[in-house]
Amino acid sequence: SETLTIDGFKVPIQGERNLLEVIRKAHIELPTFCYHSELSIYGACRLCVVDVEGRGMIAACSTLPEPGMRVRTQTGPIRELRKVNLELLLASGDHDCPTCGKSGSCKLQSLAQRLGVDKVRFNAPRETKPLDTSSHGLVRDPNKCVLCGDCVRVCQEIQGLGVLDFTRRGSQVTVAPAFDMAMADVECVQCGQCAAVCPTGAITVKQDVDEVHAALNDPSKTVVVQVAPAVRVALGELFGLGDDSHVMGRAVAALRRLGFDKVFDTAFAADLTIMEEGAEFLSRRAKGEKLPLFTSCCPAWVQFMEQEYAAELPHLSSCRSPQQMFGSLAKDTLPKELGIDRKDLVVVSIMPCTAKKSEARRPEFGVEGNPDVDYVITTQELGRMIQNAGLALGELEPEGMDMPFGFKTGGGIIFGNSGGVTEAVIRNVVGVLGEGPILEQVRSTKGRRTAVLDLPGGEVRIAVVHGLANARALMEDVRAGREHYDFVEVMACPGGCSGGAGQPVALDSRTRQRRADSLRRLDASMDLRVSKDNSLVTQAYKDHLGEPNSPEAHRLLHTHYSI
Ligand code: HC1
Ligand code: SF4
Repeated sequence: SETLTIDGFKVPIQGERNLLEVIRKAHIELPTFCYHSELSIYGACRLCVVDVEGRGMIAACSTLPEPGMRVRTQTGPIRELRKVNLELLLASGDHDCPTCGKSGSCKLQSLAQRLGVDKVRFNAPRETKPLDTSSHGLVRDPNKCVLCGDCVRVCQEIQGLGVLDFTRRGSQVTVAPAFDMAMADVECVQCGQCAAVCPTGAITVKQDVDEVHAALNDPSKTVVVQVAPAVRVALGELFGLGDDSHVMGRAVAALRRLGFDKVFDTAFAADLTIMEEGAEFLSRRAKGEKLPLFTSCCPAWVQFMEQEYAAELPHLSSCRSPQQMFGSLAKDTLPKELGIDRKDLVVVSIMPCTAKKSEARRPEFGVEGNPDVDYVITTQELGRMIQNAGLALGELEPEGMDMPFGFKTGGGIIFGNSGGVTEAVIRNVVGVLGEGPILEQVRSTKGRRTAVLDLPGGEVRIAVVHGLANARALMEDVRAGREHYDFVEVMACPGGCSGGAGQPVALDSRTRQRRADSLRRLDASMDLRVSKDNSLVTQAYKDHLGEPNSPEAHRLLHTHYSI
């Protein structure tokens, strides 16, 4: 095959889009800020410069690999240029590491370390720009922006929204929403993917840890916590426990030591969601009502629909998300059982997601101003709490969750993967676990995958999408009548919740795949894997809810959308 030479070693060219990817194949990780294999190529940061014989120093990300090229990646001038580039970036803003929310997962910080930057020669006075703390999930700090454009491209290309863009000229260039508006006032759905790709602390997850600590320290409060499915396959990354299948059990132990009174599982509520959403689907189908039915557990997607596809809102499932079903059921039943006042019960969620922070604050999810879910913290923030308390997560003996809401089936656990809700619905409706072609289609990582299910009463056409740009394309196909589906699952983040922006920062697709595989393994290890086999969900119907879609189930577990 055709080859080129990298630092004297021959490397084959096998259809790579650019030189950077050929160099990666030779196990050399060039420094980059603005290069992501899933986004368009921008070529702005100039950190990936290499020396190509006859052409001089050029950016590897925007150079086509050609047979016979002789490439050098580590000459003296290259090292000096990269260092100067980094120094200029460090001098251009407020990069005060110890106080930065991205410290520890900041690319600027790690590259400065890696490239041996030991001084910044260009310090110049600069004005401090105000932070944007207007939204529930994110903080934007323009003083830390290095103008790589990663957030602009992820919002445009992956989420199909284009909330952020470059504004102003010359030395005044910044990245901001249109007209410098606040993040809360633009069509941002709080998915947080901009924060996930931001290499510095210019966009970060808003921290709600102080409020949670205050509740834990308040003796008049009973504090219960729910842990989302996807958290358990990512938390360990912060403690070097990536593939430890006991991370959830260890996290339960840690949560109890942090002072939480009860530790419950959002996967319990996910099983409940399957009961409600399955019943809703079958009833709509039997009555010939609005199909496709769109899933409603992803709050970024719900907000996207409210903003962009209001006419299709009647297609959105009326089910609250598992997070909100949990909050509502917990606040309705636990105060009576524990003999306390509703206002003295505090419900905290641990979520992989930034949009869940705004979902919890939607006014319809509460009773007389008391929210069903009081605080939402992300996997990242839980990691910080555990580190802060000095708990050695890897050393803690795994503990079990509390009952009844700690009980779940594999159906609830796989919610954390794109395609998981669909797989859980299929299990529940068809009643069996299967392998085979349909599930293979549902489990692939394509932006949109479809499958046809043969059910009594006719076939059911299913679609699964992740990434809101893919959702928009699907909506346009449905609107124009080009495609017909009966059931559509949408998750805003690539990979679903396990790729959420509240998870530890990890941009490589390998980590995403590892998390997805871990969730599947956890599912396979469960005694029960079909949501309707969750006996404590059955008990909750007996004690509180009646039956799926009953008036009481509607009061506590469903919602309605208005624009
Ligand atoms: Fe999710 Fe869901 S799966 S939305 O991705 O339906 O956040 O994990 O908790 O609510 O269960 C997130 C994850 C999560 C809800 C459930
Ligand atoms: Fe765009 Fe999502 Fe960032 Fe909002 S949170 S600006 S929608 S990428």
